[in-house]
Amino acid sequence: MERRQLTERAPWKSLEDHAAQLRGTHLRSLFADDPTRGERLAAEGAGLYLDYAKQRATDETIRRLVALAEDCGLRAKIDAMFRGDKINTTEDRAVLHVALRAPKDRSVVVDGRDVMPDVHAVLDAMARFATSVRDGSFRGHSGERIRNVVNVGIGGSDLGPVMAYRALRPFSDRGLTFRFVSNVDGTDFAEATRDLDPKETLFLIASKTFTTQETMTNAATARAWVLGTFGGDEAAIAKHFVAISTNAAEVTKFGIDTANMFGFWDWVGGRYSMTSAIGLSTMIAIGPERYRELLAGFHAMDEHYRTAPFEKNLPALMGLLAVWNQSFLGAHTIAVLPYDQYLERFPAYLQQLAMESNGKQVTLDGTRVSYETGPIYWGEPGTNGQHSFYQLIHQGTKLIPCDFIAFCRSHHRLPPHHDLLMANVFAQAEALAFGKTAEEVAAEGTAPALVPHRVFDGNRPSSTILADELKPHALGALVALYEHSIFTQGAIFDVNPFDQWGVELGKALAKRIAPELTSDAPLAHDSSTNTLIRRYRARR
Ligand code: G6Q
Repeated sequence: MERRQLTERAPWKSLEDHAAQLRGTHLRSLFADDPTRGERLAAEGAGLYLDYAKQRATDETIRRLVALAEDCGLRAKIDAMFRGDKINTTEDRAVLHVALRAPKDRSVVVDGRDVMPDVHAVLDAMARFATSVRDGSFRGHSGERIRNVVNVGIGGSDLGPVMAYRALRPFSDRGLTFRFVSNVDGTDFAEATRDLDPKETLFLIASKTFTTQETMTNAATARAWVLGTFGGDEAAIAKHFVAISTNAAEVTKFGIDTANMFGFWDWVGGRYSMTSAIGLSTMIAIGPERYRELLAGFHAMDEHYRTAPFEKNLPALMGLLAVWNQSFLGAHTIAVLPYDQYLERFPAYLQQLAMESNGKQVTLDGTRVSYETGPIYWGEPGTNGQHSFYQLIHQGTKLIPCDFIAFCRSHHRLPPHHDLLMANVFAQAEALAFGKTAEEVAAEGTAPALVPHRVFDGNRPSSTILADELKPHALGALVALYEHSIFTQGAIFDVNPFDQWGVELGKALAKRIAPELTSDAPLAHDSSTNTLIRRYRARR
């Protein structure tokens, strides 16, 4: 029998009914009628505490969402991922970022081969190399100590490394400078290297395919920059370039000895690759010991996701609440608001993770969906956002569920900063949920004409993720929390979160346009594109 579309099935319908019943129920009354809600609607795992009491949801909502998850086969899908089944069906690949952080004694078999010995062999090689850079035994071509590490990569080969480096700066070797070059805009390379000495600089060319236009262009520029210093002596390449890739043939073609290559595998998706060799910059920054703590944090959340019942399972709950807010309450975006300056690039990292994964228009079997798929993720660190876009979240006409992320302890004991930061995060979630009524505003003596302007409707949902301190373990757990929340959403929407065909068309057109810009060949695009190209040709 053909399976009905998601929105036609009983658990979905039951959630629609439930949403209709809850419509008009304010978070104020949910809290007033249920004094233990704030303690109950929370869960803990891998060192993270998730408060979802300020979501517009009840125990019954969670029960119905869990029923939806079960109906969508979430449990079986999780098991299939961890087992190494080829769940990335459009590319016929297993999806095993979870194996990258699993302990040595695990066995995960793909195509008849246990991948775990390979995973640990690469981790050990990375550790040896990272140590040799950190202790100065690996030196540049002219014997100088390496003081600068430049990661050249884009997308999944950039966003995780940048985010992790920024997040873990308190643990990084401050004698080393780290830079990240991603954009094909030459400004990125020029600004990243302008104050660096090539003799002291190591480039990590991070590219799974080693064919990506942006990365290969930047890598070639880096190569010329280094060789320029060494009078073209190609022997310098081995001392200033390492490759992180799955493509040994292209790495060799570029001139990097495969002895200086750290491999990974086709079962690691780009945006899920920060715990593969793509994490080499992170490991050089914080050292192998701290890097293992990061992996342990990921693994702890992986295990929590794999084993905890859905009602207590952080990624499952977050993923299901994202579906609830979007599909049943009409929200289209999720604001991720870390109250920790070190997480400044976390929203950017999540944008890719979430939107490249679940920004899909067909189900696994190719049927066009009749419902919305992945929500838009965006955000900024607090409290800066409070002085800009929070206005719309508090009083605008759109419903924007927020994820607040905060830590009980700061790396910097600078009273009163951290208490003030935390006061702000708790206050924002409270203000969004409860708001301020017209009566309350008027009672403050506000002029009647101003009352409507100063009313806060409240009833705006948020979750708060609280951890003790932003250490490598906590960062690993946090990233894995979002990875699996996104997996949960993908499982409900029945899409493939692990391909990204949507990035291909633009890439192909850019390839066609690039030579046209520097020639006067006739143009056969639409009239708008033709006119823009002609104008550029005339003025470049
Ligand atoms: C991620 C995407 C994409 C990819 C980049 C870089 O999931 O596949 O962001 O990471 O296009 O690709 P390479 O690592 O192959 O250069």
